[in-house]
Amino acid sequence: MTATDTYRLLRAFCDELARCGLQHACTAPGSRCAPIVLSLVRQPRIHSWSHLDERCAGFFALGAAKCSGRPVAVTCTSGTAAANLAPAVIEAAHARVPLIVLTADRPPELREVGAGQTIDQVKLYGDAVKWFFEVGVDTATPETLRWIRTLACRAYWTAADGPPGPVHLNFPLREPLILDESLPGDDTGRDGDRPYVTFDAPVEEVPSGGRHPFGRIVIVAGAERDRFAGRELAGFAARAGIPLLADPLSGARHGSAVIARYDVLLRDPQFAGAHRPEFVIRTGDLPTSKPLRAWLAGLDTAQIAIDPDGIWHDPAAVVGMRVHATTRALLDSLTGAEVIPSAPEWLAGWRAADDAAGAALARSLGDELSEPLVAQSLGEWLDAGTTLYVASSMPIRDVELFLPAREDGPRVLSNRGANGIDGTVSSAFGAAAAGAGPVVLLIGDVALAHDVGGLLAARRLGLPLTIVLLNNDGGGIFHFLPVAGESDAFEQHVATPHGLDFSHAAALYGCAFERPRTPGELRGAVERTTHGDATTIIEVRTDRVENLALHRRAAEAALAAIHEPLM
Ligand SMILES: Cc1ncc(C[n+]2csc(CCOP(=O)(O)OP(=O)(O)O)c2C)c(N)n1
Ligand SMILES: [Mg+2]
Repeated sequence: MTATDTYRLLRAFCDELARCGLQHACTAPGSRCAPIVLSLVRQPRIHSWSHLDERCAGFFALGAAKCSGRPVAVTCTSGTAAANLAPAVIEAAHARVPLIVLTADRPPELREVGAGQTIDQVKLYGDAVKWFFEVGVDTATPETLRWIRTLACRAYWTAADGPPGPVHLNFPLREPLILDESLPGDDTGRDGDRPYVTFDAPVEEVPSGGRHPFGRIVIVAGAERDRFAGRELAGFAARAGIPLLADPLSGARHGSAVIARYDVLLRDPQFAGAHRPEFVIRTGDLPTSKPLRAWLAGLDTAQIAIDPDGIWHDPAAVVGMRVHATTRALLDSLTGAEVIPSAPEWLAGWRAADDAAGAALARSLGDELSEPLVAQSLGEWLDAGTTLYVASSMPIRDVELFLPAREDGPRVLSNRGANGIDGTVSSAFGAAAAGAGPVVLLIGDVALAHDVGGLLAARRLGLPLTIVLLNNDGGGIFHFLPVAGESDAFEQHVATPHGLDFSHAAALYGCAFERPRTPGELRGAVERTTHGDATTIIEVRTDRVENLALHRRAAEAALAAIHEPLM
């Protein structure tokens, strides 16, 4: 077995990934992984994005795959490098994002004998991956070349097929790791650039039989990976007069039936009680909103969950029917069918409350820069060609409550599989790399500090990103939780103020930095930078305690307003 064997096999493997449709790969440096890295880089149809830090590489790949809906490969060297991909692999598993992880490893004779940079990489990510495969150390023959082509196809289609998710191939690589001769040609691929193995997903059956929902229906739409299904769902709800409680991640916050302020409406026991539906149809992942989750948990009505992969998301154990289908298939089955919403008052009651709450929320925010005002304003300013990548913690919650319904609003993405604050900067850059159009990242200061190394993508990879940083010097979310009362340790160990001056981070990583003081200045900065070619951090300074008080005032105002039309 020579370096030529290694490189011939890896060239066939990468060629096959490209034939299947792989467009992006992330590399991280090392000696052992050099054959994989070089083979990816030399495959002209794959855009290889170089990273220093494997954790960033993993999350960048995740963002690119989430944005494009296609598998993205990520490779790294042996040892703890591979372990640094674990957070992104776990997020990909939970969020159903297709990743192809290619780790380099020592060959068998160098394992468990004290060789450097060697850890046990077999099944390193446990159950988080859909498929693990230990690749052998082979010579390149027509048979092994054909086999490795099928291996690439299997990796690609396994990652892509429902539910999408990460796969892990561990490649033992024997020295020499660098070629000293040119590679002979390879004619083991199929003619016409076809993949060695094509893959047909099962033809989607439109669910049939059973009773169609009727009467007082609500639709709860959560994060959806089909980026156009949400709009169709919104159109259907509007035609059928069904209130549509749409998380921004569903892509369905449009149309005359959308109820955007469910998070605050359902905090009101009177409203929640008076608006109990007879049927709930749930599509996508469960939204973040606690009041919505609690309301769904307390309903004794029929709840139907639609999921393209048949995944059981139901922490409260209240779903009584599962439909294994995509949202579009559901819509096909319902269109033209007897969907009989109750009297028009059903939607009208929700509509009036939602409008009243929305107006009250907006009024209570006034025109001073604040965290919720930024979330609301980005929803108003960004256009449909823009992607708003939202970090976990308060940004995703503020977007859920304050992002207005709009026909031509931005696409909203977030890492909500495992709700981590890690890797968010890298994921947003990954989305930008995968052609998301202009990307705006809305992120808190702790999350930015956590993935500050992700900023390197701005200069090294030449990717533009507008980062709207909500800097409240710590984890503002914890002020909303009972732990805020533990005054001996709260500030230092839970809120974790850091006093970082992010203008220095911007300077270190070659990003522009702005600190607007008014909504007008913020708007100017966002509009200038989203169509530019540089990365800018736009910092909005806020105060955690004031932020809590503002949220409380806004919710009180909204709840007071919804009682006016009811009275
Ligand atoms: C990787 C990871 N570590 C810790 C947490 C717990 N956590 C949730 S929110 C949060 C604070 C986030 O602070 P920041 O990004 O500033 O947002 P803010 O709460 O101020 O809106 C932390 C540490 C997490 N979700 N993920
Ligand atoms: Mg913060």
